[in-house]
Parts: sequence; C-alpha cells; structure tokens
Amino acid sequence: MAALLAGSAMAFGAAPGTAQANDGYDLWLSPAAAPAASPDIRVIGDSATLKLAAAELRRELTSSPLPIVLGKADAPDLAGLRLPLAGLGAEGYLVRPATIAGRPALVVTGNTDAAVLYGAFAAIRAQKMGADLAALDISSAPKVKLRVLNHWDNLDGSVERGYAGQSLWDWWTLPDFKDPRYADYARANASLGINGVVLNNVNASPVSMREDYITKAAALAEVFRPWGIKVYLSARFSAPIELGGLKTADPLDPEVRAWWKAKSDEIYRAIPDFGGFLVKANSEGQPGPRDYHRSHADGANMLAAAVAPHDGIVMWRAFVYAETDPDDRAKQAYTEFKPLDGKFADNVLVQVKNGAIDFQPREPFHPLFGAMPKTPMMLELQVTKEYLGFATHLAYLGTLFEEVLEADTRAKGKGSTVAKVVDGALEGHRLTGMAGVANIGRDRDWSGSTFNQANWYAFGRLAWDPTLSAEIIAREWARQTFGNDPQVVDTAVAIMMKSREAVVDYTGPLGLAHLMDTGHHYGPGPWVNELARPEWNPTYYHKADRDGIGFDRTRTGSNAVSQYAPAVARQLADPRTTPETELLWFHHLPWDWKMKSGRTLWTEMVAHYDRGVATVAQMQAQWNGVKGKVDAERWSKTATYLAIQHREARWWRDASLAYWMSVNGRALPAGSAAPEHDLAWYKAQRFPLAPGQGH
Ligand code: GCW
Repeated sequence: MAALLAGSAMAFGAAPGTAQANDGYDLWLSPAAAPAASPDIRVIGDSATLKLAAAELRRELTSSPLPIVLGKADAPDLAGLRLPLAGLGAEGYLVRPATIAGRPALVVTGNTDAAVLYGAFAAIRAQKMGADLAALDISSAPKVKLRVLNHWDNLDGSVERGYAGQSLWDWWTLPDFKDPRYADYARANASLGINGVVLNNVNASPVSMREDYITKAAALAEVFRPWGIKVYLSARFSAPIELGGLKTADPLDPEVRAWWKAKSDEIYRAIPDFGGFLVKANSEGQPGPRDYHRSHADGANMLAAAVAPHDGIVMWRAFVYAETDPDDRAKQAYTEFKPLDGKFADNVLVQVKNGAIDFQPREPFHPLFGAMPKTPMMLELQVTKEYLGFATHLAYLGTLFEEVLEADTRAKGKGSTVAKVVDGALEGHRLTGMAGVANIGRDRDWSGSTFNQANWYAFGRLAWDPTLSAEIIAREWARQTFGNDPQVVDTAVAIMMKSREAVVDYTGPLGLAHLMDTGHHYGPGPWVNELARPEWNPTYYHKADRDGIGFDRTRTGSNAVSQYAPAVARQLADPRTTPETELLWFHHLPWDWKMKSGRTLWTEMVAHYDRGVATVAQMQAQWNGVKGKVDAERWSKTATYLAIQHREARWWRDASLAYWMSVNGRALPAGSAAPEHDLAWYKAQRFPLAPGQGH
C-alpha cells in the first residue's frame, strides 16, 4: 500500500472536473490525496486483498450514510446473514445494506477476497454515478472467466504497436526494484475486474523464459497478486532449441515435451499461481508445430500437458496466414482451425481476433466464432490503436467492441451472438476468456491520451460483462474521469460515440480495409502493391480498377462467405442484402452501383470521406465548448490532438480520393473539395520513425 500511495503521490491532487492541472495519471480513479473525511469501515479478515479493498473505499468515498463492513461471505458476522451468494462463483460480489450485530451497515462481500475487492470498486463506481449508498443493492458475477490484457512489450522496453511510451516493465531493474507504478497499474485493472496480464509480446523472445527473467516475472506477479491478477507469458515455440539446446521443437518429440514440462515446473516454483502460456505460432515468421508437420492442436496440447498439473491454461492464437497459401487471407485461419475442433485439450482456449484480417477500423466478425463448438473461443480485441490513428486520433473503441460482441453468428439459430460464444453460454463452456492488446505504456497518462484511457476502461468492463452497452460504459467513464458537470459528460459521450465511425469514414468506408501504408501503419497507402507477400499489399484488399472496387468473397470469388453459418452466408452472398458498412469487404462492384441512398457507389464513397473529416471538425467544436470546464492540462492536450486528427483525416481523405480518381478516372461530385496535393505528393510521404514498429 505504501508503494501504491508513493506512486500516485506525484499526481496532482485536483478533483476531476476542476479547471486545474491534471496529468491524467489517476485515470478514472480518484487521486491519492486522502479525502477530508472518510467513512466508518470495518474489515473482517486480514488478507492483503481485503486491506486494499478497505483502502480503496477510504480513498474514494468521502462519506457513507452507513458504516461499511467488508469481508468474505464465510467471515464471522457475515456467515449468519445467509446472503444469496451461491450463484456468484469465485469472483462475483454482493453489496447491500444488512444488520450486523444489531447495527445497520453496508455489506461488501463475495466468496473470495478478490470478489470483495471487486465489490468495493463496484460500490465506488455506483456512488460516483450518483447512487445512494444507503439504498445500494447490487450483485454481479463476471460472465467471462479470463479477462486478460496482452502486452506486446519487448524485453528492451519497446512496445510493438505501442503509442504510449516505453513498456511499463523495467526488466533491467527487476526483480529488485518494484516501481510503484506496477501497483498503480494493477489497481486500475482490478477496478475493472481484469484478472490476468500477459507480460511479453506474442512475437516472443525465448529469454522471457530464462531463469533470471522468470525471477523478474515473479516479482511482478507478487505485486499483482493481492489485486487478483495472475501473470501469463507468451511462449516462443522454438524455446527448447534456443534455451534448451535441443535439436528440435517438434511437439511430439519426448525430449521436447520433457523440456516444456520441466520449464513449466520451474515457472510454477517461482510463481505458484502462474496463469499459463499465450502462443503465436506459425504466423508472420514465428516458429510453430507446422514446421514439423504437426497441427496447431499438437502444439497447443503439448504445452497444455505441461501446465495442466498446475491448473495452468494455454491461449493458442488463431491469427495465422501463410505466404505459401494462395487462398484469400480472410479464409486461412478458419481453414486451418475448424478441422481441429474437438482436438484441443481441456485447458486450451483458441484466441481469435474480432475479424478475419487484422484489427481494421471495421471488420465483419471472424467466421471462427460459432464454428468450433467444442473449443473455448477467446476473443482478442486490440485496445491499442494500430489502425485507428495511434494515440493521437480520438476513437472510442467501445462501439467497435460492442459491434462484434453483438454480431449474430447464427451458429445455433438467431441470437447466437459472438458474446454468447465468448462467454460460453452458447455451448456451455466453463473456460472462457477475452483478451485486449494493451494500450498502456510509461506515458504519464498511461495510454497516450485521456480518451484512450476509455478504451482500456471499456475493454475491462466488457470483459466482465460482454452485454454491457458501449454508451453506458462511455458515460460511466466520462463521469468518473471528468466529474459531474452534465455538459462535460454529455459532450465527452457525444464525441466518443461518433468517433470510431469517423475513423472508418476517413480511412476506409463501406467495408474497405487494410489501406494503410506499409510497416508502421500510419497514414494512407492504398496504392502500395510491390510488397513481397501479396496479402501485405493494400491493392490485394481493395482490387480497384477502372470498372469497380472491392473484394469478391462470394462464390464467384474467394467464397469466404461460405465459412459463415448458412443464414449469414446467404445474406452476405448478395450485395443487396449485405450491410452497406461491409459491402466492399464481400463484393466487387461497379463504381456506378446503386446504393440504398440512390447515389452511386463512387458518390457515396466520397460522401463518407467528407463526412469523416466533417465529424472530426464537429468533435473539435464540441470540445471547444467545454473549455474551462475541464482541467486545462487535459483539455488542451485533447484539443491539440483533435487538431492533429483533423489534419490527418483530411490527409487520409485527400490521399485516398486522389488515388481512387487515378484508378477510376472519375471526377469528384460537385461540392466536394479537390485533394490538397497531387497523388505523387501523397505517395512520396515517408515515416520511418513512426512509433510502435517494434523491430
Ligand atoms: O496486426 C499485426 C501487427 C503485428 C502483430 C500481429 C499479431 C504482434 O501489425 O505487429 O504482431 O498483428 O497480432 O500477431
């Protein structure tokens, strides 16, 4: 706790919403400064976690109409109350008034210490949202078991696709120095119910599993443990060769199996509650079981056997595609994994990105959801904005996450949503998970901008309950972050709710995707067509020519639509029944194709680009309207970033339109501004130093 306070003590003590400086360090939580008054709190039990729960209540609540009693359901004084906790599992909480020893009190309880901690955070959140603590009666259990952040952090401190500074983990000074920020980070996660952290990049170095680095990971695990958080490691499949000196990493080789078993035992000796492994195999140059003509199930099951005696799990990624496979990249993961359904060990989850390509501003849901009923499918979302303007563009991802969770796979009739696949309800899976690629680094505000913090927040809240509404989450976040001024909260929510669609509009409307420039993924590059692997080139995705644009994924093309359940496949087979937001993802259409609006496809596309830029201008105007009502520091950084976003939205629009016009030979519709520069100028832009490229 001392460490925690020390970490936050550097933050400004201003209450959120005042016009003083606020550097964003405290996220959606309150600053460390002790409140003037603090409620009467009694803790039954003395675990580190319960102490943290009580400290949170003291720190966050200035008053309570009732004394607060915290403890596990089986604690003395609480056990006799016979509270309805049976359905709440290990992590669900209950907060309600009760009479204890003849006195009324607000009870915060659950079946484990971690549940009590979650209950404390829920009470704080409710009070900040205006609830009356005396009348509070809330209970909630997480719908998803593993709620995990994936850090793509390298051991040298760089972060692949990280736009918020260097890695939080200072591997060099670990295990001796435990930076107070580690506890502040864990606290923020716990406030949302995030209960797992993969420490290292999926493009993994074998060194993460070397003895000294295990000791370093153990030091982090120790800091996180009282906050209910387990650590996991990304495993490099060829580590038995690189670290163990073996000749092979063949998953069926007895020596290889023994190596992983011994390595797992070693990790569990250092970290008894180690969560398990995350693996990127046979993808983008990473080693894997296919190198030995073994299946992904063979690879995953070998690791699963090594961690099973310790109750560990394996998260095996389905993000695979091969340059040797000429088939549509969007089809390859399904082709490879679907036949393996039923072949994975019980402690394996297959981790699937929300869409079949790669975290684009909009993608249809991945066809693997609903297609592997016997396998727990873990949803992987990207919280860091690799394709949505890095840290500088404001794009609230709650709406993107909600869109995929609500998508109906039709796997078992109507209502077979991705959320139900992921939370296990559809097939009765108990092992369930949701992963978010973190947007967290050493920047003072953790996520590179104030509004990016909302994406961390939204991921955590949706991992707890994938049926929550993105708008309600936005409101919750804005109120806790900026305070209670309704104008500020309404403005923030209004900006957030339209922000992601604006990015879609100015980068790739109507189902276009993967149009960004090479490597860094910053800025437009729809013309790029010379990269070694066909599916790395934007031209592969849009297939624009003089006559039309779009990727034909129907029977006349790659037939990717056939990977969806029949009801969905039928809808997507016809451009007239395909949602226009996904039109060019599934269909190659003439530029004069008639849209529902009556406009031609070309005119409609231009209108979207224009709308995207105009929406950012509106967002700027709305933000200007709360000047002086938000602390100056966060207000002006946001205003500056919105100005950058506006300039870059215009750049995306202009570069894209200049290119499309060079392909289709058409003029812009009347009233639409000509691009600022000619196409050659846009093509000549180079950004070798753009952040987040790893190495
Ligand atoms: O989106 C791509 C990124 C890579 C990333 C890869 C993956 C970690 O550009 O940087 O590698 O996805 O998800 O494995």
